[in-house]
Amino acid sequence: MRRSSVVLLVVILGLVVQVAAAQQPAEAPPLSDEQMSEAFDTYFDLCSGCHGPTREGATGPELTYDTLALKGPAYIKAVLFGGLPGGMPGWGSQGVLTDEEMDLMAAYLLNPVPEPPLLSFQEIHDSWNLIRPVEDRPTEPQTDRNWQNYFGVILRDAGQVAILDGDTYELVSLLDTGYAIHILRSSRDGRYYQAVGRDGKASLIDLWTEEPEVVAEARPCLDARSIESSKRDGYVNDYVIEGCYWPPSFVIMDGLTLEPLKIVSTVTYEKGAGARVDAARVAAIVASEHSPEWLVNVKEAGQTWIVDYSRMDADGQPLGVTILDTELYLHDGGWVTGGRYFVVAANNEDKLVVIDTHENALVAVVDVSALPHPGRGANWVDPEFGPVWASGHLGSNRLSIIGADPDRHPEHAWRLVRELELPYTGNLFIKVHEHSPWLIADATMSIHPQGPASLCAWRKDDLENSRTCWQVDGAAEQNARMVHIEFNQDGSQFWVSGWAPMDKESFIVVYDSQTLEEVHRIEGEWLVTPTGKFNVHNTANDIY
Ligand code: DHE
Repeated sequence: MRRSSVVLLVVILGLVVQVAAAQQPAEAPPLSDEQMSEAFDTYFDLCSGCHGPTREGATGPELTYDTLALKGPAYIKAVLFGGLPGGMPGWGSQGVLTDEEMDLMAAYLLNPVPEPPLLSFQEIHDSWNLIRPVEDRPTEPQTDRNWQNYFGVILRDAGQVAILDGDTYELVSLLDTGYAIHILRSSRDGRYYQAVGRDGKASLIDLWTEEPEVVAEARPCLDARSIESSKRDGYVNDYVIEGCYWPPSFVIMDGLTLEPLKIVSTVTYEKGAGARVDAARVAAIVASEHSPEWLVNVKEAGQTWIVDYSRMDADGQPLGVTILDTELYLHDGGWVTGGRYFVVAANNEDKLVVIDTHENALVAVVDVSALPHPGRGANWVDPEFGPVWASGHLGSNRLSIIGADPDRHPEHAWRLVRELELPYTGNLFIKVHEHSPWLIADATMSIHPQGPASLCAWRKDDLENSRTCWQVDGAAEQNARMVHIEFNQDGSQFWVSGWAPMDKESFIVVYDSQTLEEVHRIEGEWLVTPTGKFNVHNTANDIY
């Protein structure tokens, strides 16, 4: 029987068990302290991102005794094994959780929610580790390599970042970073990468040493997804900000040493007028290049906080915060070319929120299909609608394209001007480059057997007639999900990760950006669970 049929069968069996067992709320199975602690850690690693640190629900549903008791442990285990359409991964079928671990998690979810720990500023400061002081760092690049075409590759389950030479594909260095490392961002000058792990650990990577190295670390959060630096001229590399999923806060650090300077709680009220939100997690953070500000998206509060860091060096470290009430469940987003407008997905509300950073104002909310997931989105000039910005969707098989030029195309601005269809749901990332004719999309979270191993492309000048999709050679055999597209510095190639489970072989495919032909494949024992890839030039300059 095909793997997908097995998964479906197990989910159906679970549902049958649920119906049979329904009406009788399950007992909460007793767990030892050790089991609770193990399950708590697993929950933090795999579940809290979507279901919330206190299991109150966010992108995924609430997971408390009240919502699960009637469903019972057999149902919970079946879902843990096979996943559900709409984004819930099959942790058992993917080999992430063993049978015993699924039993433990099913029992844990029926037990009361434990209080997650908090962090004091002193504890955060104590976590700071300055490995190479600024005065011991080079004043010019110590390498002959074209470091601006380096790719920083996330090796998720190794807790490492691989730095690859984008000209030669060679591995330049392999660096230990945070656990279940999530993303990289580049400083405005490209010299530094900031890395953030799911365990909240921030790492600063210097690319000017002969071999890139981690020069500073700190752990401002216990659970985190976002990090960014100060990018405005005059403030480049002054500060780094990390957004926490837990504790609900963001922390500002020195940009060259990661010394923690200031912590700000994000506990607040829903859209400034609703229920108190104790687990107000920080999702995407972007840095403006025209003003000394970060846009900090507070997910469960439905607020975008515009944080002005320009006076942080004055007495009292003044920090200006403009709070915009936007939409609930803000997740990821990116700049519209030009850097004036920022678009962020309110994913559980099926909306895109547009913010004008000249006026610091909410300018539009666009209704789109289920679970928009833009990454940082994609910008290009549409032959009919002018400049546009686009997002993919986790929960539908659409790509949403909105007009993004209110000055010269006001009739299309912030309106859904096109929807493109993918053969599958479960898209995570899309990407374009001005030197490539193509818009590329993955289908990483698709539950269709062929979805995760496939990629699709459309010609930007003929979107309605040019879709081409292909299965990536060897991906299905390795159970690899194709994920995250990144162009090289000149846009002549794009790289896509083949993200396989730990016991299989992962790889990165390099494509010619004109012909879509595979031109190279990066492989190696060190290439463990590659996910995001960040080209220095494109990341530093917000090219996407
Ligand atoms: Fe991510 C970006 C949160 C799962 C790979 N992810 C983001 C951002 C957020 C986020 C808030 C935007 C950061 C920014 O711009 O400052 N991601 C979450 C989750 O809460 C979620 C759904 C579940 C979780 O528990 O973490 C989640 N993310 C994943 C994955 O499973 C991915 C595919 C691989 C992994 O890390 O486990 C993944 N997320 C990424 C990547 C980006 C990202 C590669 C950056 C994309 C870019 O081009 O900027």
